[in-house]
Amino acid sequence: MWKIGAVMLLLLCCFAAFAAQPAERRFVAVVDDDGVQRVRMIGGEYYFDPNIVEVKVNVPVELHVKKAGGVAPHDIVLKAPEAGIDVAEELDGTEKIISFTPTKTGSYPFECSKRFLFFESHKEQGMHGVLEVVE
Ligand SMILES: [Cu+2]
Repeated sequence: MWKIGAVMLLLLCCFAAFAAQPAERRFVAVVDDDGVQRVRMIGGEYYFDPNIVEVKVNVPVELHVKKAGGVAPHDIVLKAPEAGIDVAEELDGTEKIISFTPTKTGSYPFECSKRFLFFESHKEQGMHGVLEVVE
């Protein structure tokens, strides 16, 4: 009987680990004719798509982000003052445009800061990603 319990526990752990590590959805921004890198992003339960975003340093970025359907509230938070980035925006069904210019190369994590009561935070459930600022 304990063996079945152990197997169940193992499966549960695997599932939890899988859920917390969403598949990589990478987007490499291109610079538009007007010199702006535009990134379209969706935030949903519980993911960002894309979740790896590559942009060029010292080129303006416009993050066009909106919420997928569903009742849970979401936001996007990216604090990287060393790179001139300070983002904290509630998401809803209409596209929000967040503008900034990254001034330093590096990998900067972003996340949804929401949590419902005592449940795992959205970040813990996979709602996070990385902004990669490259040369
Ligand atoms: Cu969220």
